[in-house]
Amino acid sequence: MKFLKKLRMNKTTLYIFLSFFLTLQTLSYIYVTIQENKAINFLEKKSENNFNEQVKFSSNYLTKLSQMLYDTVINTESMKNIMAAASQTKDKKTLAKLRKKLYEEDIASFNYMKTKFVRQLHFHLPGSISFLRFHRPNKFGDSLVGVRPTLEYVNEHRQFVHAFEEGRIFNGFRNVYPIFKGGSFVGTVEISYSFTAIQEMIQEVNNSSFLFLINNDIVTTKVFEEETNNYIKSEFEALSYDKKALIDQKELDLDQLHAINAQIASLVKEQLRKKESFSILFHNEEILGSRTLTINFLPIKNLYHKQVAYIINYEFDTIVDLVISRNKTLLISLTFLSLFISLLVSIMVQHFMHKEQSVYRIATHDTLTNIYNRYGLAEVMKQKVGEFQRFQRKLSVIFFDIDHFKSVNDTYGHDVGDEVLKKLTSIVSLNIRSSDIFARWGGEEFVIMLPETSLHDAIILAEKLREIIEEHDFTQPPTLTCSFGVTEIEEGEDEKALLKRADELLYRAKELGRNCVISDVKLK
Ligand code: GH3
Ligand code: MG
Ligand code: MG
Repeated sequence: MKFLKKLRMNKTTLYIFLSFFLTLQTLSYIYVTIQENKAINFLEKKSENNFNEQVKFSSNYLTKLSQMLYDTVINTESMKNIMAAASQTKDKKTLAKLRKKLYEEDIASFNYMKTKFVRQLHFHLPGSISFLRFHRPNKFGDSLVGVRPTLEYVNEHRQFVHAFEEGRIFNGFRNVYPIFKGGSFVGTVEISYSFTAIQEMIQEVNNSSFLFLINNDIVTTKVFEEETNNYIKSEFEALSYDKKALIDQKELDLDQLHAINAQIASLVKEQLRKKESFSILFHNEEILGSRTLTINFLPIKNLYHKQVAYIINYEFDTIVDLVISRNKTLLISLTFLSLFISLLVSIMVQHFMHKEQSVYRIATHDTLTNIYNRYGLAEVMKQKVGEFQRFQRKLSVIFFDIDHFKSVNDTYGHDVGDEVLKKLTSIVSLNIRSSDIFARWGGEEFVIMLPETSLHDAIILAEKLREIIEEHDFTQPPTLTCSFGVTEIEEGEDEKALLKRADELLYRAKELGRNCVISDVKLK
């Protein structure tokens, strides 16, 4: 209860409490937000790196598998002979025969490879001329110069190359091998896999979802007109979905993925323009409930390190949820701490203010009677006299002294004398206005300062007090009287001169027989 009583704040303490609390709360909020942003940035970066590594690992693994297939199934003596013969003739009939032979020889292998991860098996003659597409055996003879830089690279350098490359029909991660017969270069063969092969590999170890998008300008400039329906426009300005990769995923369905993309499209616009990898956190009650998604954007670059596609990966992240809920708890704890500190500070301030006030009260009040002492009166008077002089207001003073008080002490003892002083003080206090200033001048002498009071009214009050005191039964002594000197401030007069005059009038009252009121009026 005592504590609660202490909590009853005055206005100043309340302001101190509120400003302290608001400042601490703002600082806590800033701190928690900075910490949260730091943690989120770290998690985003970590997720981005993880995903980059997963893709890199899968891609390397698939390239190694392609190499194995090339070494064991494709790179046979018979294939080399066919390609050597084809590279040396322009005769369409001969070429058709050779093509048919190669097709019949390798179609079983291709069909098997397709069930694994391979999307394309494509033979070319030197000079990047398509010789046989196993995925489109009827489309051949076209020049791939300017379309397929990986081919041109192998033609020029006669060595294996691996790169992602957009194509006339499919895009893919291409592995192109040079074919040699008896030391001469007789053509090239490409074994490529699509993005879905990477996706399937990663999905074997986690439940994340994937989308594969290719730059719109690639679709319009590179893809055969009749094959452009392999792609559909996406929510992202410059990207189209690869239809083959647009399939329902493990945790999210296509509707959810489209809804998410519609929400984030404008948010990631700038980052996509930079063509770099990045990750963002996504939270949306409507689409995902309370869960948070990490969305990784990984640019896919071609042989010339130019971004041509993006993989977007969607993964639920429980650590992010944990960080967010931890920070919420931290903010709540800091709020309580701020509240506690603010309360403590305001209680301390209140306590010190109270202490200062009591020191001031002790210094300006009389301990016996609890009214102003001479010092307190001087303080108040200085202020009041200045004010009254400036505004030409009325100010009167009553100076009074107990008659024959010495005999009270002598007859009843000092303690009774003290009680008489207290009683007299309370009687006078009850009969003056709260705006009047009542002070013990010293011993049994008192001063009453009467603001806004004329000399006439002051005399009436003094008479009234004189009568009340005279008629009061103090028991010990049965009767007590006082003598009064009353005066009003004069222009240009200071408090000292005013009191001096009042004191002189009191002295006159004593001279004139005591128990009377003497003022300037009576003297004049
Ligand atoms: P007069 O009518 O001329 O004023 O006579 P008086 O006896 O009242 O005047 P005097 O100045 O001779 O005596 C004042 C007395 O008041 C002397 C002192 O012992 C007594 N007195 C002063 N202060 C106190 C006090 O705090 N308590 C008590 N009990 N007596 C006090
Ligand atoms: Mg006296
Ligand atoms: Mg006296």
